[in-house]
Amino acid sequence: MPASHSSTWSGVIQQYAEFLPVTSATPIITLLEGNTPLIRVPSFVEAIGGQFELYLKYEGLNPTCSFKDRGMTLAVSKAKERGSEIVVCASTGNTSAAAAAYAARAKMRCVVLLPHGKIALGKLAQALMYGATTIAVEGNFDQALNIVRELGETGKIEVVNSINPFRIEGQKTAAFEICDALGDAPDFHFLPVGNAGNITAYWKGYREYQNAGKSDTLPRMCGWQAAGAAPLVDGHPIEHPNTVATAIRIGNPASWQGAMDAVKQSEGLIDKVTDEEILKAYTLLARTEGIFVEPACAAPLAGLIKAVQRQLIPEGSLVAATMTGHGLKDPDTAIKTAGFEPIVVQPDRDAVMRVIGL
Ligand code: AN7
Repeated sequence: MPASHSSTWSGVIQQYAEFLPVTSATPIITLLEGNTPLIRVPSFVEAIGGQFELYLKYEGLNPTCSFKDRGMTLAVSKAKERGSEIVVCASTGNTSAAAAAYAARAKMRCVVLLPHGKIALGKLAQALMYGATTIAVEGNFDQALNIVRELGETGKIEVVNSINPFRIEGQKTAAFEICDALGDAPDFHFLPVGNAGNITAYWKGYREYQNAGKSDTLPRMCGWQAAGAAPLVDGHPIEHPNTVATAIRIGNPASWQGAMDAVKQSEGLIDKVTDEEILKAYTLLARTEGIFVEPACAAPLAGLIKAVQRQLIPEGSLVAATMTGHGLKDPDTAIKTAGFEPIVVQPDRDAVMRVIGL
């Protein structure tokens, strides 16, 4: 059965309870996440010279504007069920936004550790507005996550990074939604890879749906990292990761093995793209389709451009790509990348006509 797209949508836990570790005793903390659009983007495909069908899973339309809400609804619900009072995470920004929002909803305290100065502005605004205790660590995400692991060992505080298995469980619902919308799994699934939780979650979701008889096929999982933060591609942790796509500025992914298993078992690939390629694809998507995503999402789009050049995608293939976060998360990068600025004029009709060229 296709997922309900009516006003009765009640969030991913209600929708997919039979696939999730919940019982009638689980308090469901939801902001009605999920049920995001799967948008066909023929103009983008044409612009990159592809001959396949591409659908974008637009996760920027979740309640906190990223895919993280899917895992967070479950992680926070389970923390609430256990009686925890505080949740903590390290984050490049989206996990912290989701944790802060769901904790507020659950009447729990939230503590977030962010790499100082390396968080997109929208994400920082979210942590502050939702009222999280916001700690800027003078180090990178990997160092912050190490501290969070130690905090978790005290037993006093619930870690809601994707080392918490409930996060992966919730995130796999995106694969279910794609199968429900398309009637089966796509041939290829492209997505950005940072801490590698999402690629692990999608692969789990696709396999579980197939096992349950809800879909027949499995996609090839194609993960894309930023060249300056590509430990999975380079084969070793990166001590000083760097990329304009700050969401995936991660040097030692927690779900390293999950990502490599997904790629190997699905006969997919893991590869990298440069910041220049990322920004080019980021702008191209906005201008050809009117879809504004954050820079990390452009890694798999730049990957698609490479895949077309390498003739990796047979004509007529069905390809899905996850657009993990909304473009407004990172207004600074957008304004810097757009390539022009507003044209200032006097409040005068003729002045406006001149700018338009009429
Ligand atoms: C927009 O928020 O790790 O490979 O702390 O925000 O599952 O880590 C964000 C990751 C892709 C990578 N796209 O997903 C965090 C964090 C966006 C993201 C990823 C992230 P994973």
